[in-house]
Amino acid sequence: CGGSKVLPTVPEPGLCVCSLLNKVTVVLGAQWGDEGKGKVVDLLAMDADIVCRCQGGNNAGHTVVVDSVEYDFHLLPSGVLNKKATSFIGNGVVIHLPGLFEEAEKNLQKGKGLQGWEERLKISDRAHIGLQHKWEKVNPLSSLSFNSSLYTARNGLRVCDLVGDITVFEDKFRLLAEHFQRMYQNLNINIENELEQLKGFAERLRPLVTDGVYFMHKALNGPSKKILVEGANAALLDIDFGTYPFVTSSNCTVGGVCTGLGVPPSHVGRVYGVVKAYTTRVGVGAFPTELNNETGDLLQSRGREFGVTTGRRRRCGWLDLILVRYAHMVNGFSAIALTKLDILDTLPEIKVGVAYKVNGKPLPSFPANMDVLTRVTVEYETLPGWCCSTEAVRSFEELPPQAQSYIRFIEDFLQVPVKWVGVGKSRESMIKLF
Ligand SMILES: *[C@@H]1O[C@H](CO)[C@@H](O)[C@H](O)[C@H]1NC(C)=O
Ligand SMILES: *[C@@H]1O[C@H](CO)[C@@H](O)[C@H](O)[C@H]1NC(C)=O
Ligand SMILES: CC(=O)N[C@H]1CO[C@H](CO)[C@@H](O)[C@@H]1O
Repeated sequence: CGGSKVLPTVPEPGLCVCSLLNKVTVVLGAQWGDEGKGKVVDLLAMDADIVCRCQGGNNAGHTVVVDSVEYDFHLLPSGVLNKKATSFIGNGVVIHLPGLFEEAEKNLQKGKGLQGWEERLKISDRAHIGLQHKWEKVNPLSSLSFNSSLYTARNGLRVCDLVGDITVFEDKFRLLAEHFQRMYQNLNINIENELEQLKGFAERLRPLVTDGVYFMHKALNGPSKKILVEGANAALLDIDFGTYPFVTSSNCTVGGVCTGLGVPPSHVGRVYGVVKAYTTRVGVGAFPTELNNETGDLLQSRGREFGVTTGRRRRCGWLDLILVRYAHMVNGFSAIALTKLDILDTLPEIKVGVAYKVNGKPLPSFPANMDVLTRVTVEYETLPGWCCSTEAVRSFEELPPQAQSYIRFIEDFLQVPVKWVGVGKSRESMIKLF
């Protein structure tokens, strides 16, 4: 068929369907989060038609700098800055409604980027509604204090409930609130207040809500479109593959794209892993390449390693390639975006973790057991630093030879090409290699 023929959305059996199938391009964090996914997404979102979020809630933060305005995103896809793109929040996302509208208001005040956002945003009717912060601690969808009672797990509130028959929603909400109150005696829910607030949001939300599965189906099977999926959190925070129990409740690896949007695996195209040029981790838990000395402090201060949402100081260490290779095993990266290379500019030598050993025995891969991870000793490769600023560099060739070697070393180890290298905060500072 000719390039732009529109197919019937559900082909009749036996109908010859030529391949006009669109695929989604995915951007995922490959470490413990805070790799700078927002910047890669922003770059790709500039000419995307649709930008989707498939998992997470508003706990993850993205910072995007455009025209020296710094936007903070938690729930909104950062593609919402592209006035020509549609942003989509899929069913895998837990939406805290006051948070969503607050986030939009805040970013509207920062610059022009967000103007008209409500016309550009679609929300899946199957997405879950995150409840007030004080209940979130006990919300089965957003915390580790999971009560296996199916009663609770199957009575989460979804967007389709809120924009549906409001009396049915009220009943469900009251039941759920009462259930939580019985379960957790010291929880004080002002049921009527919260209900009023949610009902208020219902009217603002209604025009944005769409059948998410049908929306994606049409996008994937219609005329050629660039569809981008921005992952939240990162591989090592995935509920299944992360450093359990210090993980999120969400599916941060590539499978989350299918389950969180309702997209068949055959429509998953390129998967880009975002890797910071060193490693950071927020909170407690094993961190084999952690630097508890001045080098760690230097990475922390030069890299401004504080949480976007929490303001928490991030722990810092050398790049751990065992960990990144593990993320690659799960996600199958097509290419890598290496971010924050410039933070290493002042170091005379740079180490990279290339193998784990326990009791002198090498481990074949990243261990599941956190006690083992605590006990590993790391084998490092030491590479020369470049001791000059890379911030103004805009091409691979202009990078100092030592920085080029650092990048090539990572590619060789992972057997994945590096497609972008970040040397600063702005859009222009993402060097494209191919
Ligand atoms: C989980 O929920 C059930 C049913 O509501 C309740 O009986 C049980 O005590 C709860 N368990 C915990 C640990 O909260
Ligand atoms: C910090 O420790 C690492 C490895 O343990 C070492 O390579 C680095 O030189 C140390 N930094 C300082 C300033 O001592
Ligand atoms: C939305 C989504 O994909 N949720 C899944 C994440 O992973 C857990 C554990 O494997 C599943 O139970 C969820 O359904």
